Amino acid sequence: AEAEDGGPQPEKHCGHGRGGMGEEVKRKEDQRFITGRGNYVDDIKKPGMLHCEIVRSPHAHARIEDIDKSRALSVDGVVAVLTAEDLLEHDLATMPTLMDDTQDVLVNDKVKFQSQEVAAVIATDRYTAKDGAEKVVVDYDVLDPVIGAENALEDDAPVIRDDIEGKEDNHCLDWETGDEEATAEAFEEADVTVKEDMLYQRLHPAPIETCGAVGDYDPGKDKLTVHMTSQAPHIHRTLFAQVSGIPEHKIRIVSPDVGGGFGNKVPIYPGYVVAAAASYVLEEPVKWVEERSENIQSTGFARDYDMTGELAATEDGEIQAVRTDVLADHGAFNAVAQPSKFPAGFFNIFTGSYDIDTAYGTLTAAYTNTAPGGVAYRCSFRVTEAVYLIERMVKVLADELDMDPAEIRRKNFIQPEQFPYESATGWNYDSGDYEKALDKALEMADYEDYREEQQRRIEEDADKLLGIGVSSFTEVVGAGPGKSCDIAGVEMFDSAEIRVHPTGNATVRVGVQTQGQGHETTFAQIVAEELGMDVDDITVEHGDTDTDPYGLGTYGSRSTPVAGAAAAVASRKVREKAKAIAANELEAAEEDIDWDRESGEFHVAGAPDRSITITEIAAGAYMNHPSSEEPGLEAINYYDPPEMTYPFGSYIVIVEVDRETGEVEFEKFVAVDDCGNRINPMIIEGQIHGGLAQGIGTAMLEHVTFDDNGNVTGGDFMNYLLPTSMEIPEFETGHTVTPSPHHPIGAKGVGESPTVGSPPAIVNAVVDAMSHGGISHVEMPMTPDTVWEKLDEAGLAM
Ligand code: MCN
Ligand code: CUM
Repeated sequence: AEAEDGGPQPEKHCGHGRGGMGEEVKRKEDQRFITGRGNYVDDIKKPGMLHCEIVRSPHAHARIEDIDKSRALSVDGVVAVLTAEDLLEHDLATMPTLMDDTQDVLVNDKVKFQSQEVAAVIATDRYTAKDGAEKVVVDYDVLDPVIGAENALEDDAPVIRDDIEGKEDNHCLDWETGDEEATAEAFEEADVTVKEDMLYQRLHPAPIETCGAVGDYDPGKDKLTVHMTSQAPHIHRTLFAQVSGIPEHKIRIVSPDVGGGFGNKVPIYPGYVVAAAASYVLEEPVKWVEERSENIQSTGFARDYDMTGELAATEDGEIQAVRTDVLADHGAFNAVAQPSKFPAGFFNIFTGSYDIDTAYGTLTAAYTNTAPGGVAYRCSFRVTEAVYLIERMVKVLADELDMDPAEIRRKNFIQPEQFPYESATGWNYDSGDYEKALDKALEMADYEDYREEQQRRIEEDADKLLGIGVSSFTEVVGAGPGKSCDIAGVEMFDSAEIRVHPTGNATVRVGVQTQGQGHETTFAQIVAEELGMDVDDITVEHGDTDTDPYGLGTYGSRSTPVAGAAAAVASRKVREKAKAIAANELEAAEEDIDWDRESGEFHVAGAPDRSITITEIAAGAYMNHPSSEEPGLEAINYYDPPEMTYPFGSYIVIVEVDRETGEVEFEKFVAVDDCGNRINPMIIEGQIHGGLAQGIGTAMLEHVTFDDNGNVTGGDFMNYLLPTSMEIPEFETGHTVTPSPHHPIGAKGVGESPTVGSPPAIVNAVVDAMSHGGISHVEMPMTPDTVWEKLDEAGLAM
């Protein structure tokens, strides 16, 4: 079921017309979004609601000598001014990060990054709160800032974390993976070795909706409700309970419509805690919503990995070993958002799609006077960095050996029959067919023709060079399993609960929290498929800890692999019970009842006309239930995945590089993805388009920059450049389907693949345009001036 242009087509052979698996069901949630009826945190209005504005430090590193609240308090409408001292009284001055570091909610003693939270002004409206914030007088003793991980690790660097007992340097953590000795040996004996330094620059997820919260303490019920922009409401409730001492059942986290998360809304931020604490103390609802610059300057950034990559290979391009060393900037606190046991996330998947025997990686992380992070941005926990490393290095090796970058990949791919495949660093890949995806992409891209065109332009000394970039990435998504993956000790399972009502429709509640991915549609499709119901008869709810089953939230493309599996398993539990009811209704033995996926009906074996629909069964469950069964028709499943899933893809990017200006234009952009069995091709297409746009932002535009004083010079949309429709080319997408063997419906995640896979393809393309001039790398973001300098270096500039 493939369109001629390779784009998605309704996969009518499944779904059976009821909106099940594979059908392009229009997104249910869009009805409210496109009619302006979405309900975001900032839409929440409560009687008597107060507003919070945070006073932030203009300095990156400074001791606070004094805070004078008096002028702020004299502003008409200002209700309270909170500082660390006030929070200390309630034991709320600090909060744990997801990596078990301790971060100030409001600065207690020393400011550690520009825009850090110093005080909070609570007032009757937002404008007054802002006026008040301007009148809080803070006396700072400015210290020398430490910017850049390399500077931070110098012997004489000022110590940022003197709050940690005995801490005398800015070293944050060390990490290693693989076999050092065997790798060193492979490098010594190899025919060919290549080495390249590359920075995966600091990015920010920059969701269009910034972070915010409405704390709403009800003294009558002694219950604290926090409406907040959360990608993980349940774990946030648990953390709130642990930090505040308020019993968990007295806390309700509601994550309403969320306007993009991209990993930014996984951590807990001081603003959430302040809004909740202020509401608890003042016994009135308190709203806090960030501005754009506050979001970029103070909440979790992504990447900031300064990497060295090395490959060892035979003369004919067989890769024997990979080695890498990383210097990571973690900012002022260790607040990376990754499963606890993975301080470098899943970076050790850096052997990628290739069958490489030996690998070794090391990483050192440093504290700097910059906002804490190392979170996310469509990253699958640092897989983005790993994929960038290996996909860039394969291109470097191909150039060194004068081999075609597609050929060298083909030569080294893990073969379909090798799955399940255990990598040199211990990952268990579930399934893959990398060559198939690459071949499809090559064909869609007219690869050979463009290679000829590229050569022609070189020979004719054309003004615009052509570059062709390839990336054949492997993703790893769907954390757990719980035994290896946890957040703050809570195992990374997920959940779904299905309630079929007497009139034959159903409510499904899931433990994950959509931020735009279309869960209200796709989870309904899974249940529709598995129960033979119509997708319109199913409502999906999420984002309310009072009603939803416990789950670990949406990030790392884990919703489909984990909660999606739970939805399928819960549906099958309902189906089992439905069989007993069907037997009762049809006056047959239970073992004689069959379910027919095509019609969605239950019937007596060998007698297809004696059949019954799920709607009739629902009625039976409540109005005529068999004595052997409890009344009702419900099921819940908590799913702990046996393994992660490994989606993959091949992207081919063709660019024109202007030798006069260094400008890069996309000539063709081909993306072939494989996320196993597909629930909704249209939603997948949307995910791919969005993620590719973010990959282009990464490669071409985005960078959170600082000056030597620690001022954030890339901390707003004037300076932190997001791609717009003007920078985005037409994408040509295609897919292959390699189901996950261990997932109940064979699906893998897809939400991050395009952002993980595209930056190296784009950089490889730009490098490819100049490789005949000896260029082996161009740093991101590849702004025209960066590219022009490389052209100049290669003697190709005009
Ligand atoms: N899907 C499908 N068939 C598959 C796999 C996925 O139809 N085989 C559908 C899913 O049902 C879901 C969507 O594609 O509707 C994404 O699914 P999945 O890959 O499981 O990812 P998650 O739902 O867990 O979303 C998280 C992922 C991440 S980590 C980031 S970051 C990101 C992304 O999704 N943030 C987003 N995509 C985003 N899209 C929007 N609009 N907003 C964000 O903040
Ligand atoms: Cu890695 S960004 Mo997403 O995991 O929310």
